[in-house]
Amino acid sequence: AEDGYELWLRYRPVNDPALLKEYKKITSAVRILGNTPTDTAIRNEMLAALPTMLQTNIPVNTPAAPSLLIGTLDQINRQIDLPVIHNTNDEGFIISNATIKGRKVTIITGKTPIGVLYGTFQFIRMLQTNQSVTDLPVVSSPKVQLRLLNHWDNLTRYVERGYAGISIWNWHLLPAFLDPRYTDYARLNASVGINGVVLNNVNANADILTAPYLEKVAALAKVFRPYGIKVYLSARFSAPIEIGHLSTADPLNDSVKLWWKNKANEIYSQIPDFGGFLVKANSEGQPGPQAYGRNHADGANLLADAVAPHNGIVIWRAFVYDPEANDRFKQAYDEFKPLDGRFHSNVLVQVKNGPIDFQPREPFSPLFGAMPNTPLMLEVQLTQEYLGQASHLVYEAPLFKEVLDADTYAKGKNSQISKIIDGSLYDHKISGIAAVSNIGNEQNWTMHPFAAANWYAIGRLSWDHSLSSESIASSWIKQTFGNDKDIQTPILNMMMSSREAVVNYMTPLGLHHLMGNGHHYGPAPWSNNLPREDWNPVYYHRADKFGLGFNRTSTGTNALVQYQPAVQQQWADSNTCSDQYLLWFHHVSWSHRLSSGLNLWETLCKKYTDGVSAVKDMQQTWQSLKEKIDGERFERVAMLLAIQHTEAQWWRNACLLYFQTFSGQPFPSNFEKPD
Ligand code: GCW
Repeated sequence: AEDGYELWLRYRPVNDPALLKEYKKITSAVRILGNTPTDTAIRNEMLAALPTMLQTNIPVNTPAAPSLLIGTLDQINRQIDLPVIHNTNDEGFIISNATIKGRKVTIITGKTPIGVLYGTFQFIRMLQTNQSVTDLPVVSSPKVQLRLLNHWDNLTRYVERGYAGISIWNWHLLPAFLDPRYTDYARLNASVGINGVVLNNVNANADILTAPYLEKVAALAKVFRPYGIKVYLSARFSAPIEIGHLSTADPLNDSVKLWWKNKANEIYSQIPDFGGFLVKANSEGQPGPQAYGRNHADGANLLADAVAPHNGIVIWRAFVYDPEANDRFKQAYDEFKPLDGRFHSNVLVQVKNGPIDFQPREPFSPLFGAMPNTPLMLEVQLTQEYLGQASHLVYEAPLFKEVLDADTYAKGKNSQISKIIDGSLYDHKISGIAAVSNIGNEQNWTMHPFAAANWYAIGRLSWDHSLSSESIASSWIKQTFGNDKDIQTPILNMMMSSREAVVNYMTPLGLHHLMGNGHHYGPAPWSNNLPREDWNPVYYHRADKFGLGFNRTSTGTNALVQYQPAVQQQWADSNTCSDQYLLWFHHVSWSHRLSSGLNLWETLCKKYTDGVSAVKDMQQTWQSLKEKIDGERFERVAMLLAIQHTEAQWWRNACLLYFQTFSGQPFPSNFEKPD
C-alpha cells in the first residue's frame, strides 16, 4: 500500500521498453570514484533507485569497464580521453558523455562531491520522469546560494503554524537516537537543492543555545552533512540574559559582545560548518536591540561579528509591525530602509514576499529594490497559514513566481525580484531564499499529499528561478504519481488552477487578512474588537456604505509611495490598477466599473463564485482519476477536496453576506446564491 512517505523519491519500475533498454545500457556498470560520506550517499541513492526502477542488479564499483562514471571533475578528468570543460559553480553539476580509450561512457560530475550528488539526483529524476539521457550535456548551477527551510519548530515539538503533526526533531531522544527520517529528510531536500535548515522557531527559546541542545544539533548536522545541508539556529536576542545570566542584552555592551563570541566559538567547536543565526527581533513581542535604544543593524552586527571568524552568517528578519503605525504595510520599509548599508558584510535581511503576511495574494514587499547595499533574502511560507492550511490543495509555485518575476524598477525596467535575491542586480556576494517549512511527523510529512509539491517547488525554484510553475509541477507529478499519460494533464490543471481558486474564494480583488484571528483559518471579515487594531479584518477591508478597500494612495496612507515611480503608476489610479491589487490600494465605490464591465459588487460575487466552482472542478477531475491512482492517496485527496469545497462555500457565503450589508445590492441572478 502507498503510505505517501517516499514523496517524490518514489522509485517504481520503468515501463517504457525503449527507455528501459537505454537506462539499462547506461547503468550496466556504475563506478563511483570518490570515497567521502557524500559518495556513500550517492551510492546508496543509486542502489535505492536503479535496481527497483530497472528491475535488474546494478553492478557498482566492479572491475568491469564503467558505463556510468561518477566523480568530481578532478577525479573524472584523470580517467577520460578529453577533459570536461563546462563551467559550473561549486555546487553545480554536469551530466555528459565522454570516452575512455575510445569507448563511450556517461559521466556525472561537478567541482565538489556535493555538486556530484546534485547531478546524481538530476540523473535519477530524468529516469523517474522518463526522459531520455541521450540529450546531453545537462549543465546546471544554482542561481541562489542559501536555499533554506525555516522550521517554526519549538523544543516542545509543537510546530507554530504546523498542520502536519509535531516536529520531526525528537529532542528528547537526540543525540543518541537518530531517527531514519532525518536521513530521508536530507535526501528529499538535497534532491531539490535545499542546502540549509533552520531547526527551530524564530519565536526562539534560548535553551537551544545551551550545551545539551548543541550536542543534539551537532548530531543532526552530522546526518545532514553528506547531503550538503548546513544547520542554522534561530537565536533569541535576549539569550545573554536568559542563559548567560548577564543583566543586559545591549548589543553595544562589551560583556554581551564577549558572550556571543564565546557562544559562537562553542557552537563551531562542535559544528565546524554551522551556517549561522536567524533572528526575529522587536517583532510580535520578541526581544531585540530597540529595548536598549539601538537599531536592527546594531543587533545584527553584534551576532555577525561573533560568527564572522568562522565564516558564519546572520539572517535578520524584517517582519516588523507596530500598532501605532497608521498602516502596517509601511512599517518594515520605514524601519529598515534607513539602515541600508549599515549591516556588516555577513548579514542578510530576510523579507517576506509581501508587506503584510503571507496572504493568498499580496503586492511584493516594497523593501525589494529599496536596499541596494544590503543582500536581501526572500521569505515565503510553505505551511499554508492563510491558505487553508493542510486541508486545502494550493500549489504555491505560481505565487512564488509572481513574486520572483515582479519588476521593482529599482534600476530601471527589468529589475525583477529574482535578480535582487540572487544577488545579480547589485552584485552581492551572498544571496538566499528561505521557505517556512510545512513538514511534520505525519506519515506522509505534509498531511496533504499535494502540499509536498510546495516543498519540492521552492527547492527547484531556489536552484533555478527561471523554471516555470508548470514544468516543476509536471516533474513532481511524474515523480510522485508516475508516468501514466492519462493522469498528467488533469493533475497539472488541478494544480495550476488552485492558487487563483484560493484567492477567489478567500480574498479576491486585493482583499486581505479577512481570516479569523489567531487560527487564521476560516473567514471573519466582521471581526472588529481585537486588542490591536491592526489584527482586525475590518482594518484591512474598510467596508462601508460607499464601498470597499484600503486607500493606500496619496489621499490615504500613501504606502504606495514606497515603490518606484513606475510601480506606483501601475497601481495609483483605481481605473487602471489591475483587478488583482485593486482593494489593496483603493477604497472604491460599490458601483465602480471594473474592466469586465461589471461593477465592484457584481465582480466580488463573481470572484467568490468562481473560486467555489474551481474547487468543484478540482474535485471532479480528481474523481475521474479514481482508477488510476492508488487507493490510499486517492481517498486522502478526495476527502480533503470535499473539505475544501465545503469551506470554499463557507468563505463565499460568509464574505458575500457580510459585504452585502454594506453594498445593499442584490446577488446577481446568474450565480449560485450564498446560503
Ligand atoms: O505569519 C505570522 C504568524 C506567526 C509567526 C509570524 C512571523 C513565527 O502568524 O505565527 O511567528 O508571522 O513570521 O514571525
